[in-house]
Amino acid sequence: MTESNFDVTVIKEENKDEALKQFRLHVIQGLSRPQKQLSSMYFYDDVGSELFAQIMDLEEYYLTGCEMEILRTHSKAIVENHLGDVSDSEIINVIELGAGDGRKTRVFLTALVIAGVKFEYIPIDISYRAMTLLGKSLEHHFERDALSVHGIVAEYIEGIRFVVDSRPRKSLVLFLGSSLGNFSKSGGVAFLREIGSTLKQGDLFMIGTDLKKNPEMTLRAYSDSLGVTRKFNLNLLSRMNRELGTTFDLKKFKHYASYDPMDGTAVSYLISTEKQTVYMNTSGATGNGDEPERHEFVFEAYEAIHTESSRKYTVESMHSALNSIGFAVQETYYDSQHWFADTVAKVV
Ligand code: AVI
Repeated sequence: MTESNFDVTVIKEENKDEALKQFRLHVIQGLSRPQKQLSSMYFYDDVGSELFAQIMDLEEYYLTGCEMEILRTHSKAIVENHLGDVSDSEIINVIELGAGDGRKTRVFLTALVIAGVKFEYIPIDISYRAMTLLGKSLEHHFERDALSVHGIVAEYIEGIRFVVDSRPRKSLVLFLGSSLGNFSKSGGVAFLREIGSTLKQGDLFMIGTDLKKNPEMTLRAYSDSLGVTRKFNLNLLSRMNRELGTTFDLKKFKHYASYDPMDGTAVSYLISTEKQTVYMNTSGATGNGDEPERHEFVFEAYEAIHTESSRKYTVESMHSALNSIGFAVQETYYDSQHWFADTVAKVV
């Protein structure tokens, strides 16, 4: 792929200072609550993104392998069944939310190329760096001129809005990897609703969801034997030490994952193994002079910080959620074990 086939539009450039300020505020608020919590969105600095790539390679983290199998086995059928009516002269938008390193997308894009569908691939990500890494990875895997890529650096919804306005064509939005599971229940539904109302009637949406299964298996996916998920979770503390000057001693915290089969949610925590106080220097951080010199976060022995929820679904619950908020479910595709599902829905 040549440089000219990979363009990037920056709609909302990540403002480093503002992002750091938000991170600091989030930590102060999250660690001052009676039940401490931090958002899993802060996992993904460079170290965390690399650790997540390692998690995706783990046998115990079955999600990636299952979705890979679905895409390898069914991409041809997905293209024929849902894009078969696209005329030869029509170009479509293939929009992807959070493509990561693009390993799964490549399989689907290859199927589109083989089927002769004319499309522009439009990944959306808030990180410019993630976008350029994705571009490089696609460069390795596709012949020059086989693929036209236009990355959008933006929040997801504003990115979709930009694409719909600037490229009034049929769109297919991909939201793979069960990323919806990291939203709160109501936040996830609101997000899907917003996607539906931003797209046009007849546009398509494909969403990956991890399914409820043997609870022990789900639990192992978040508590792997090599300890990669442990490192991934603990990196949140290292990141705070690096970026916010906190004094977390990683030896005094442990990763703990649990799974609630009733609710269908895997939950990850960082547990303080002893009573301790962690400090964060804030002098000069905001520049307004009315903040204390430093914040203190007191941890009781075995007190937990909630760091992530990963929701699991039944296919029926996914279908009824989509059908109730402006989509019509077309078809669901499964891996051979029925552990994971990719559902295609149309905007009505
Ligand atoms: C990105 N997300 C869907 C992953 C998940 O399964 O919730 C993140 C992850 N956390 C621990 N392992 C993987």
